[in-house]
Amino acid sequence: MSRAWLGLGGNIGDVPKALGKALQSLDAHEGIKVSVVSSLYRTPPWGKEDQPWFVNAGAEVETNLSPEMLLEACQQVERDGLRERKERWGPRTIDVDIIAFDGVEQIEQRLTLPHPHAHERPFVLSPLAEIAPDLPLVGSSISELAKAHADPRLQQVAGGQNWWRD
Ligand code: A4P
Ligand code: MG
Repeated sequence: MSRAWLGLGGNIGDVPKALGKALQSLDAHEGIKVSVVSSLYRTPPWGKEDQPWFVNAGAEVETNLSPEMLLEACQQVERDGLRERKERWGPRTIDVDIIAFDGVEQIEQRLTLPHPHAHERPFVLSPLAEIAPDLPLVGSSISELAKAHADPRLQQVAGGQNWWRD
């Protein structure tokens, strides 16, 4: 079994519902167990700022899948969530990225690990700092990176870490 960390988000429609459904579907996959999920956060759009705020969360999974097969499963739940992909960094119903996968470092167009932008994105770092503070990423721990890139506009949504289980 390997551990992997996911970043989830969206900014169209009922995002908490879509993210909860995505996590339930991943957990129902025979090769994936969702072990811990962060709280939900409301986050200002990063990269392309003239779009609605996002709702983001982070999750830790245990899996016997390869990184590529895990990505395939994540993209399947994106498709099930009727994600519309129109423009880079633009609005989306749901986006599931692999932030890191136990011990794997690779730069490939299909799958780069760790995720090439994760270490500078408050909307990825703050949720993961809650559930994986010591996880190393580009030479620092998630909690250190989250402090360095803290964005005071991020709002942690009340409701704890079990919001996705219905
Ligand atoms: N890919 C390569 N590495 C990975 C990885 N580690 N995880 C490839 C997931 N996918 C990876 O991504 C395009 C291709 O990247 C995939 O087919 C996969 O093979 P995509 O998610 O399909 O396309 P995209 O999302 O339109 O583009 P991009 O550049 O991936 O956008 P991001 O990085 O996902 O950023 N602001 C806030 N506050 N919250 C957000 O959630 N999200 C984005 C999207 C921008 N701003 C945001 C948020
Ligand atoms: Mg993406």
